[in-house]
Amino acid sequence: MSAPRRLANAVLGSLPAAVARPAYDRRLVRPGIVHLGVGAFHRAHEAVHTDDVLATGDLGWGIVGASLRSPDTRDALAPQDGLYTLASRDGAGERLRVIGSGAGLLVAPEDPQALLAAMADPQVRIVSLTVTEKGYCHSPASGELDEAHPDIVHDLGAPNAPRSAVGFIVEAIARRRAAGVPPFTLLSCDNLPANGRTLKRVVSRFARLRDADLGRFVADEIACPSTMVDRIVPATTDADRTAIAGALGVEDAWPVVTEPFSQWVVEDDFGAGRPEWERSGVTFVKDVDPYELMKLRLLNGSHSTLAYLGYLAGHETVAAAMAAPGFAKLVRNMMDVEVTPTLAGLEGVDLGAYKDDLVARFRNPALRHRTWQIAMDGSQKLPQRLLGTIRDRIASGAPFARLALGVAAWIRYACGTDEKGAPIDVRDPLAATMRERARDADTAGGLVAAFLRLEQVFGTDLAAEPVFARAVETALAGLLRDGAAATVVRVAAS
Ligand code: CS2
Repeated sequence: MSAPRRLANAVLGSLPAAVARPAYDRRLVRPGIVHLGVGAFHRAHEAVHTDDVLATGDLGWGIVGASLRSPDTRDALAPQDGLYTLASRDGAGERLRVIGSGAGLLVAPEDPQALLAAMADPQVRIVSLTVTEKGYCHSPASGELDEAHPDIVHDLGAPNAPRSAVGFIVEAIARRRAAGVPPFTLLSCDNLPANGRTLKRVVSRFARLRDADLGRFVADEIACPSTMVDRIVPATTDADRTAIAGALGVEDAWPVVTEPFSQWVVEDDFGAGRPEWERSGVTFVKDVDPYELMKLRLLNGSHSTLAYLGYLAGHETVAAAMAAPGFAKLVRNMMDVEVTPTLAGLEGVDLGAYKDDLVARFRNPALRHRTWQIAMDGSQKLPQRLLGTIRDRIASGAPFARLALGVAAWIRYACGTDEKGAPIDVRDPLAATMRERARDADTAGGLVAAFLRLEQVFGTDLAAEPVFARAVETALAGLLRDGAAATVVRVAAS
């Protein structure tokens, strides 16, 4: 039997007519972007908007994708000439499109010098990142570089062979500078507040720790526009692979499944030029912060709340939680009553319609977005998703029982045992610390006190705020007493 055919340049012409494919000659594409973190999110977002730009004939923006840890993406996509399928799905059906903007795949730990060489290439004018919150090696509460982080300690000791995104970026900047090559623009596409400024803060600090002059250069010369990125992209499953191979007529080792919706709001500050992403529906603005706050607090804050409560109540996916009693009402009330009053300065944005869309997107029956996936790395996510909103509510003397329930559900989840006594696979840089704290406390009050001492999550202000501790303790006591399903129904009705 011959091996099943695989997606590749050579088979593009024979794909079914309904499958969209690169509308340009891939052989003429030149690399213009190096992207750190070629996971599913990047491949459903920046890579797609860039594919649109390539199709306009501007072929100087191919993306060299780098994985900072595992070779999996390269191993899956290199035999496919970097091609993969994007499946966008909702209740109305599915659209398939093969994305061709990839212009090379690198695996940093295998060959750090190859990645540094790609980043130092004068043709490359943008280095973008989706390395997730923890990839910034910073304290989520303060936004400052964590100078004790093992990767940062390593990279300061061996700047020519870095491990962290921050280490690669600063070494590449230094090499370009030494070679007289103009700097690239740094483009963060992670869900962090003021992600450009956060990135700038950590790379400037790291550069200064290497050498004062390099620190000044990074602070003065490197453009780091902030961006708000939005597209829901669940992890690909084997069932997705099988279904997509069936529709394509060839195998695709790593397709990406997503929703039809995609949004990207970007500050227009690119010293070395940029793709005309506006031709692909990207919005360029002067100040992204209000959009970022809206998205982090409304979408991601709701998502995390749904993830912890949903997981504890036994729901595997967000859509399943949304269909269960109380969940949809709880998150909508949280958005309307507790989050919306903390948002300002969004001219021309219809927040009511935005929230209606969010509820519909969370309900999308065609996406199997696991609550467990969103629950990952809560210690890195909570500050910008729930805690900032809570700070604003406390400052204005307003109640925040639903947000406090989100925080309590995270604590309950991070204790590591579900409501039936089964272990939870808690994936979080602080997982071990949190498990220890949970072991030493057995009441809601004891647990809240133990978790509030996590300064990198709560800072020193919230830890010392009795109103906050009381609200979270009340919510956690309810969860421990009644379980998540009943608590959601009760709080939704309040
Ligand atoms: C999710 C996000 O996994 C998570 O934490 O909340 O990845 C979310 O799907 C995206 O931010 C949507 O734009």
